[in-house]
Amino acid sequence: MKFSNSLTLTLSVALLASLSLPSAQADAQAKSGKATHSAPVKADAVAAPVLKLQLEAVVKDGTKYWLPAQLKAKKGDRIRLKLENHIAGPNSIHGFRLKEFHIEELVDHQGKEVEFVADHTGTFKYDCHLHPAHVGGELIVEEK
Ligand SMILES: [Cu+2]
Repeated sequence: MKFSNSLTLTLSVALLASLSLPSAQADAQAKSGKATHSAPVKADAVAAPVLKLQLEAVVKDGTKYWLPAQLKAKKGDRIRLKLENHIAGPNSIHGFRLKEFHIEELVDHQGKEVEFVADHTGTFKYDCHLHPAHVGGELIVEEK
């Protein structure tokens, strides 16, 4: 009985070790893979000139908009985006979301600035995540 217990224990430990080893290696590979992928993007970002863009939250005929409705950039541009809220009201806060670039901000009358690198091409929607009726727009990133 005693022998059998210790054998079971030994076997479980051996099994655990053999199971956890490959997954640990996979983790390490995944991490290093991520690191090597993001490194060149970062290097590009440092070298890239800053493209200054601006968006304003405004209200026209009762409808709220982020204007302009379209922004354009080239792949690799470092975008410094100034967000201004010109919608009146004591508690005027509007959202700015550009999902593809992991941006989600709240913008009051102080305004806000966000900076990111347009590291992939495509057409990306931006909107106000607080108000579904608040009309957004799109950022178009083209090849250089
Ligand atoms: Cu809004």
